[in-house]
Amino acid sequence: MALKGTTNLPRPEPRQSAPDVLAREIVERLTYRIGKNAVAAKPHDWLHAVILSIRDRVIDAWISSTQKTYEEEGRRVYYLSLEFLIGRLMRDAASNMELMDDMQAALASLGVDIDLIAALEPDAALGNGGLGRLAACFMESMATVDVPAYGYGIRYVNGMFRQEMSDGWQVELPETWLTHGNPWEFERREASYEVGFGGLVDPAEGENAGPHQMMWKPVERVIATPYDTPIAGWRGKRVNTLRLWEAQPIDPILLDKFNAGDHLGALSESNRAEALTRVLYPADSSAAGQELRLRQEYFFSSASLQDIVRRHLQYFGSIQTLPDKAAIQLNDTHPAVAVAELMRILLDIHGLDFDEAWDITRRTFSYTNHTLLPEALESWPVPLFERLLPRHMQIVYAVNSRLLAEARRSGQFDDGAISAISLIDEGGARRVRMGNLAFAGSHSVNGVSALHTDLMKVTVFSDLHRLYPARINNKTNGVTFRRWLMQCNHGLFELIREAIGDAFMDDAEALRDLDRFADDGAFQQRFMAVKRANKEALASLLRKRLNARIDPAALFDIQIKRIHEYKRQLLNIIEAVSLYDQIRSHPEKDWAPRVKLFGGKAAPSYHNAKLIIKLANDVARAVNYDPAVQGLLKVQFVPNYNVSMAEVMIPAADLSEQISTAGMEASGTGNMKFAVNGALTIGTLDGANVEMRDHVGEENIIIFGLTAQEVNERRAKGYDPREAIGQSKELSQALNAIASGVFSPDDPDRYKGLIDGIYNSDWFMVAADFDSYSAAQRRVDELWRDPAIWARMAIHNVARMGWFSSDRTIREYARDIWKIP
Ligand code: 4GP
Repeated sequence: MALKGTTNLPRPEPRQSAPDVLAREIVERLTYRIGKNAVAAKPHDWLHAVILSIRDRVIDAWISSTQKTYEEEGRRVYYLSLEFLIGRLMRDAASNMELMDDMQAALASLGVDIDLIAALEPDAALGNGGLGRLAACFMESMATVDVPAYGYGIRYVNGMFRQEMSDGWQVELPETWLTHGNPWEFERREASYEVGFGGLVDPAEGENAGPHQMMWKPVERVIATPYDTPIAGWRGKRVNTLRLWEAQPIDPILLDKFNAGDHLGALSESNRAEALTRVLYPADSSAAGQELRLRQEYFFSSASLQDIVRRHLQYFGSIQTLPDKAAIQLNDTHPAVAVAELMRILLDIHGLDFDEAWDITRRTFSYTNHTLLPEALESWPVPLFERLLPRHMQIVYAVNSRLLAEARRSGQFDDGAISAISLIDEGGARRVRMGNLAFAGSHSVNGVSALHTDLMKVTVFSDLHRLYPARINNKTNGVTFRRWLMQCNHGLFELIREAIGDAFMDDAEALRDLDRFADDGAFQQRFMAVKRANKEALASLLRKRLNARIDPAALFDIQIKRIHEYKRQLLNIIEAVSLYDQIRSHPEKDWAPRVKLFGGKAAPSYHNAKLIIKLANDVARAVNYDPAVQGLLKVQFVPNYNVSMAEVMIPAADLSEQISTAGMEASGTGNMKFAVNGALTIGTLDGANVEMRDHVGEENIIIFGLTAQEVNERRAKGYDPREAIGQSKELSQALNAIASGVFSPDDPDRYKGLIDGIYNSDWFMVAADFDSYSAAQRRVDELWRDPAIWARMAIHNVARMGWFSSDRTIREYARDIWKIP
């Protein structure tokens, strides 16, 4: 029914988009879809009506993209990710569909302020940080560069928690992004699947059953129902689908229990099913650990694979051709169980022989690693894995015995290396290593910056890399310039356009043309005027929201990202304390006025990260109200940092803090967003900072600190932080002040443990890098004092960041990994 005879069906006329047509349509939506009279409509109703009008135009392109994909019969990409940090969609879609000007005019004619209603759209926070935001940039870029792709993930009812401050401490509250409904999504009940857990495994029955064929009889089953969101590429070229799964019970209520008077029991199964997709685990670069997390991972992997296989069979008939038509990218290890799930489908449902199934699996999957932090490499206790997924456990064992046999046959591994390659960690209580499973089950394993990829080869995957030397490759991250330049920084966008024309809108590397304006005094002034306007906008937002007063003339120094010890917000705060001290001792000096802004969430169970937030707030209170500082230094922690906040803060930044301990930040993507918006970077040679330095030129970035290799050598030699502290008067004074309660008079010992950690081990090398960081900051002050030099450096940054577009990254994935022309 789907395809035959469709030629005779009436086709709706594609939508026009002149302002008067749009205005009429919006009112019509308001009336007939929302049921409100325009006079009585509330801002939320207008938002809804506007989105519906934009959505109609997206749908036209969506249907034709889908049609085209079917006709071309090419390979499709399936991006499996437990996180999609998409943020607001209205501006993104309107701008990509080139509707923005007409929409603005239409709304103006109706007397509706587009900015006002745009601010009401909830920020879809279905992710923690970098990994989830990368997935969102990739979805937009895949549509832009015309890669047929589906994103698969979970429709969390409550995404990332909302962060509030209570006396300077982080408090986590549920985010309710679905309260007003979600006009972007389409529920597709007809494409639901069952997902099972637990139970028993029996040999398959019947005379045709293969030797590896088994029958899994789960005890618990839930329904996975998809919700589809169309994702439009730039200029509406292609619209792809983001398919997010929701868990539902098979029976909404157990009537026998209810009738017997057990009203809560009657709902228990239903609650258990729904709990599966209720919350996103707020863990970033750290293990989420609990059973519910493994259930989430299997739930969405299984539903996605069933969907992929079903679609493949429907259009291409034979399961054997799956790798030719489907490229499944595993976004970190979170969906790694999909490797075992595909094996199960191939062995138990399609009756394939083991070697053939393994060959198909490996040719279908590829895996991206996002962190080398050992605590973030997922592994699951064998007893838990076995209880929840008994058949998958058997498959893991079977794959493992072949893997280890192959390694032994190669003759190049001793026992230590063999146990590092194993899918089972035998040191202590046995665990299933998801990173090794993803590696073994994929034909490509990629890192996200050149340095990270190199380190991967000699650290976490060194032995697997020796066994499969062609598998690891690098794909340096990128960001979508539509959202992170054109939409969030309209002033800069218009200025660039006026200077160099439109080419950069389709090819970010054309920004290079801006280089010739770097020394142009008139252009510099206009460039800095745009920055100033963005800073004023941020200042007024912070005043409104936090009653904070910051001076837009000061240098805006911003560190926004998840709070993590390796990202070293602590280094930044200690430096602020030291600066504070110096300003007070030498008020006569020509200090460059600074505003230090922090934003980011801490994992709720991460004690030190939460303490660092409290410290930022304590230091802010002391510094901001000290008349001796005369406004030369302000510190402000901005609560509930999210995508929408980033869209305001990044364009307003003068200085971008990218100061992780070298070797620990896989790539960073915030670093890229800042630079393309004309902030200078102060950073270590870590992650993609290294490649940014190569692109913008070392004279246009402020690099400090130990390199990854030096960090390693210092640790190997037995690093003694006390020695570094002893050599730095500024550092020891700042540490003493914090440890002795200068900033926490209400609880003088509050930071004693945190500072003791620096004295006693300092794993993150705060002490080792402090002097170099502090010197780099004084260099920043000097640069800031010369507006022409500063502007020149900033313009070079914008001009030379085009390579960091996620379009380039996606083209590389398409060419090297997915083999899509
Ligand atoms: C992040 C990395 O920490 C960051 O360096 C990288 O840019 C980003 O992935 C995208 O590749 N990792 C995570 C995580 O967000 O949860 O491990």
